[in-house]
Amino acid sequence: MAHPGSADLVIVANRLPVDRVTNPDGSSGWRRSPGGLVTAVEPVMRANDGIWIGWPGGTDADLEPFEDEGMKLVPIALSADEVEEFYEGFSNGTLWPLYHDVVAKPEFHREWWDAYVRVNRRFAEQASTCASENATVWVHDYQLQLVPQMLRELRPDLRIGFFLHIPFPPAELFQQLPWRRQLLEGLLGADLVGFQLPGAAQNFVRLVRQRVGHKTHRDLVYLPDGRTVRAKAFPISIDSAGFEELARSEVVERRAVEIREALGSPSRVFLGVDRLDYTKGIYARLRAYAELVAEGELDVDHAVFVQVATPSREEVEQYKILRDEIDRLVGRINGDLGRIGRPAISYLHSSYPREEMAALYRCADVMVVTPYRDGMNLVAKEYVACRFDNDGALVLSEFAGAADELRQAWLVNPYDINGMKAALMEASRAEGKDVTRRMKAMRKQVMEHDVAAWADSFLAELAAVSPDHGKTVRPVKQ
Ligand code: ADQ
Repeated sequence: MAHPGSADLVIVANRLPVDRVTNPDGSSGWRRSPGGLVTAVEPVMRANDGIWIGWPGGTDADLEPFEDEGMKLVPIALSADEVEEFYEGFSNGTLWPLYHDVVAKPEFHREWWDAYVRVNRRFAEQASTCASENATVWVHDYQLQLVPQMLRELRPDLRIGFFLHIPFPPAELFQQLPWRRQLLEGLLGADLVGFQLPGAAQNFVRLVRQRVGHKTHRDLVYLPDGRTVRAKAFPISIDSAGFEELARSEVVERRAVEIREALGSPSRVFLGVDRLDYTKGIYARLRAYAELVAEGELDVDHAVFVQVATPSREEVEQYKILRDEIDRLVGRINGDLGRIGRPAISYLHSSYPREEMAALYRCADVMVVTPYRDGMNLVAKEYVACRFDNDGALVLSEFAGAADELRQAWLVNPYDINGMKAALMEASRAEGKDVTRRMKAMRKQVMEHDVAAWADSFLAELAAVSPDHGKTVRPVKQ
């Protein structure tokens, strides 16, 4: 080993936890991107003086490592071609649809794969330079599945964990991938491979047995070199107490009242909040709602559906098509069914600060989360955390990871439009007692299993699977 770096904990994720912003005076700076992963990992980073390696977005050549609010960040540069082939191409045009039940058709291109290998190597090399001897490296998500193996070759002293935020598909689908074996071997470089659900971990172990030929027993894989790899579920969560506190604040409470008034004080507010993504089932959900209005089950004078859909991955063709389709659908629905000042659907593309999100959740009588497939879905958990009054109904797809924990939601099959219509009506007409009973049970789950507990349990398990590596990461909840 050449010159080990200084960090005892290294986080490796596709994106850095900050976005480049241009200030009014033309200078540029960084703004914290408030994702769940950042919230989860930041306290562990601080407790262990960690380093975060990731792409800052854009195509700036070679940015120097820097500190932002006490977090040490190491940017990885991508060229314009790599953004197209590694990020938009292999990550979001091949892996994303393949891992989400082939909801859209994955594209397989050899140049995309070559770029994926090249960029994964760059991340692995950077991690190998930053990590101290016997350090812990935690690699995140589908864009970086080759990093564990590449890093282990460079630094066998490290303890390496990997967590996949999206679903891991059944063998029948994964099999399509021309580079299936390389990806499995890439992941096997880790000591612990974490998934959202037990079923995903089982899919992985089964594929390793079938495709790579290693011996396995329950959640363990035995490698010929004597190492063992554990594959296990760690359902991710949110900063539950933080969301509840925000929801209880006066600002949010006031804003929730204001939003309701601005909507014309309807008696029922339905809400959808998603990244604009074809896996989220936005189109079918809005169609189901529109049919209820057209059939007279709901009335635009008394009910409104607020759909917040933040555009994402806008350079990818399928996302452009989806955006146009939903724009057209909303236009048609409101044109056919709305009245002056009373649209059936209030449709917004904005990205909001956490306070506004909490106010929307406070305002929603029925929260509608209907993905065709979703690793977890944090929106569902955020809604529950904000309903400290034990009020509010959640309509949730069976195919979201969150459905495993939030069993008391109105569970729906998002492919079944009539089933969704029935669930929307049941949730909106449910008796107060029933709504409270369900929400109480869901709140217990979400408040007791927060994101700090998630990070701690992953890191504790990682330390347990590879005890021969020295340093242990300090937990968040002491
Ligand atoms: P996503 O597919 O992005 O995450 P999700 O889990 O719902 O999906 O997280 C979205 C996050 O973005 C939430 O925290 C939400 O509050 C926020 N958000 C959404 N719309 C917003 C808006 N308009 N303004 C501001 N914030 C907004 C991936 C996987 C999921 C998995 C997570 C975490 O696809 O299945 O739950 O990672 O592992």
